[in-house]
Amino acid sequence: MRYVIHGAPGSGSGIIEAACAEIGADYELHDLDARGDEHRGAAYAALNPQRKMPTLEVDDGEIITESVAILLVLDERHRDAGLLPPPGSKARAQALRWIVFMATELYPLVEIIDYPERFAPSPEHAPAIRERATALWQGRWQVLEGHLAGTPYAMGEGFCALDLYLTVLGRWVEDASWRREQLPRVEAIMSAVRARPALAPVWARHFPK
Ligand SMILES: N[C@@H](CCC(=O)N[C@@H](CS)C(=O)NCC(=O)O)C(=O)O
Repeated sequence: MRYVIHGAPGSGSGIIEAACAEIGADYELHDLDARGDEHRGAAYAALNPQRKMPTLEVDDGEIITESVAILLVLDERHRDAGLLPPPGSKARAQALRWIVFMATELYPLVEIIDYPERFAPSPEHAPAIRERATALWQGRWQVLEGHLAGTPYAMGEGFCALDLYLTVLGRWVEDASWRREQLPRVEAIMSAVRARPALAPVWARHFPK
């Protein structure tokens, strides 16, 4: 089974690329010109109706969107790779709990922070909307921080997709010194994930600095 990951460096497609690298999947990359808004065009909308990245395309033409759905499908289809703890386990329940927290409580705020004009009734409201979304973003990171007891990974010894999701979203915390001070557990997990050999090329591509 071969996959094509549609995305762009620095975007959420890094989560899926990292997952595929970790499980040893056969994949290729299709980078969109995100700065040129290629992902907003009709061609990409045929793959992802929300015009967002990532999209996973399977070699038989199957299309999967939504980062969490993609991770769950990869886990089901590559069960031996252990992308998530085993079905039915308490560890899986907690891993899913916090992945979904990030996907539903944190990730959507990125759109509001990056494109506040989409949510503003008129342009002058955009800065206040961005400011409010940034405050919510920081508060919700602190909620996550308060529930991460594991070391070196979020679930303890066992690395899983939760660590990948956290590491990519963690890079979007713009103020790195705030992150280091306020989110020491997040920071420690990000360091452990970045040290994983299979992921070195993925981080180099997505977060070169
Ligand atoms: N719910 C989606 C969110 C994906 C998303 O927001 N992706 C961002 C990149 S990190 C995007 O494509 N943004 C482009 C835009 O909003 O124009 C998922 O989890 O896959």
